[in-house]
Amino acid sequence: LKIATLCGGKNRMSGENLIHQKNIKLNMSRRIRRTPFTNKVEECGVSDFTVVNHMLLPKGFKNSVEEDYWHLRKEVQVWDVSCQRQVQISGPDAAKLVQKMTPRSIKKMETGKCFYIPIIDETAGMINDPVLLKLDDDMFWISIADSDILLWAKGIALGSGYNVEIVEPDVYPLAIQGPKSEDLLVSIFGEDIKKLKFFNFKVFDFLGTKQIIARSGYSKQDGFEIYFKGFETHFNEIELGEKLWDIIWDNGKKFNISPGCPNLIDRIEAGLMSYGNDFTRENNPLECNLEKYCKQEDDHDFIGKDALRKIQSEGIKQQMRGIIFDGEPCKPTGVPLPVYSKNNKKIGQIASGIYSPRIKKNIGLSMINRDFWDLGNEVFINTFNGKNRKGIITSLPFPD
Ligand code: THG
Repeated sequence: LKIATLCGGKNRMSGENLIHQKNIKLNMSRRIRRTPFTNKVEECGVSDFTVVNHMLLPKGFKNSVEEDYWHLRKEVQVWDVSCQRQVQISGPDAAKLVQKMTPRSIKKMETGKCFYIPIIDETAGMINDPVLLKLDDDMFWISIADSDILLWAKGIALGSGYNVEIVEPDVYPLAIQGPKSEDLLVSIFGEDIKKLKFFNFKVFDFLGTKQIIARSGYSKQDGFEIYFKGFETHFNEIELGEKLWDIIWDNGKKFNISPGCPNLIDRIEAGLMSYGNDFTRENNPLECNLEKYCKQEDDHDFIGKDALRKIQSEGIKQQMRGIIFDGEPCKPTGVPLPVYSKNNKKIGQIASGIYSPRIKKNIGLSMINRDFWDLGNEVFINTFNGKNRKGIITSLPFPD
């Protein structure tokens, strides 16, 4: 048996393997980093974690995903999304380096703005889809999804001889999400919270420390992200973080606050993609519906430009779509569900899928082969019990 046949070249885990998946615990160690809020999250009864950017991300608490979904749409939740690590790029060539990393132009970006940006490699393959924050003309944070952008940035800076400093600062985003998030944060940080527009940030005082708060978050609901920074001169990071959590919690009681985490139902309905799950380096930004951040008139130089322009002129073979499908309520997908056409051709795979209690059908995100991607097309989803379920292609975000 050759090693090559064992490994394939890609991850070939398929649905059948899931049958053998048991409830085995993750072995914790220093490599799987805790956050300043992990103690609090544990006190709140966290039931599951995943690992993103080598850091714990809570995945569930006492309530079901459905209960959390309804709660998120009505009330307010606090999420430990510290795993959205910041790659801080500063120095005289900071803007040059950031611009080299993305097809989206940052020429007109002002301090205090957040930009959603694709980061691509030389083949125009997606490396990450972070939120970029401009802190100053020579200082940026890249708030990353799950891949090691710090190393990529350092490699580019070294190879290009850029005069920059690249570090991962002690910043741990805490998201406050849901329709009551504004009232909750006003009660803590004051009326200026109301002036924050979507994808803008401002600096707020917290116990004598300065904290960045943005109107943003990985949900379809209104919400904010506190880019919590530990200040060792005042307290240690964990103490100050726990104080922040406690103040949010105590003020949140009158708003019916709950501990939470990115909600799979809400995220899929919103069409918010997850790097490494819904798309990888094998996908280009056009396939990921990110063409609006790849404008041809943005003529700056960036890695992957030639490859991207070629793809733009030749067209793409697949694109991200929503799928609504029949059958009994689907549990969160642990491994992708293959999607087939009427004549049994594999045309995609649902990496994120679950039952939506609002749409009253299963929903999923999938790249779909271009011959089949038109809205309303009929497809078939192969689930683990071997049954084919009928599905239909929809636009993203899912209809309200
Ligand atoms: N917040 C922060 N960092 C993050 C995420 C986040 N890093 C990782 C991951 N999430 C990055 N992915 C996304 C995907 C979508 C959005 C944000 C982060 C998003 N998009 C809006 C939309 O598509 O409607 C707005 C885009 C825009 O107007 O530019 O919010 O959640 N800090």
